[in-house]
Amino acid sequence: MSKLTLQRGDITRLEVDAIVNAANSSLLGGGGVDGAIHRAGGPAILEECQAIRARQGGCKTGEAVITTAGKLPAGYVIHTVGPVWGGGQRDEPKLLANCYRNSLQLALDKGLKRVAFPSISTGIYGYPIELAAPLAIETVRNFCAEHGQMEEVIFVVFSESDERLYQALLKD
Ligand code: AR6
Repeated sequence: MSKLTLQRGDITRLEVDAIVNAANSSLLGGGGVDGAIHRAGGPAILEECQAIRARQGGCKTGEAVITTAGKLPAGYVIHTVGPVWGGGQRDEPKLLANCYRNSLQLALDKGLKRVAFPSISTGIYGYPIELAAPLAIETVRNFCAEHGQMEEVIFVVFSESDERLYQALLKD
């Protein structure tokens, strides 16, 4: 049975098998959680991202790639690219669900069983968290129901209001 848990704080500090990064298609870093991960993890992460770019030309929206976690306490970083919110008529929910599923599948392919997610797309990419959080939780729940090997998925939030929202949704 997998556990779905919630933590508030900086995802770069978690000692888990993998943390997920809310990246962009270039894989070359940016602001938000992406910036925090590259800053705290050091240059080894960017080097691997550049090697992936050379091989496959970045990462499409909804897809995921995995790299070292450099100096971070986590084992790996899974980089996924969330959709930019454009009002909801551009397949954003499907693409966001793909981020969670593809990241978890990549983790399982590597035998990783404790994975932490930030709230993908809900910062710079503007996806309303009231819509993104229930979709994230439902997608992760369904994935874990099908893949009992996943031990724990941790949702990591930054703000108190995001924490309250996730808390309420995880209770149901
Ligand atoms: N730990 C946990 N959560 C965090 C952290 C952290 N250290 N820092 C921010 N958050 P965002 P996006 C939360 O903007 O919307 C980058 O430039 C934040 O409060 O990081 O998917 C990329 O390169 C929010 O709830 O990601 C892309 O270009 C959530 O993480 C673009 O931003 C996601 O916010 C991706 O935008």
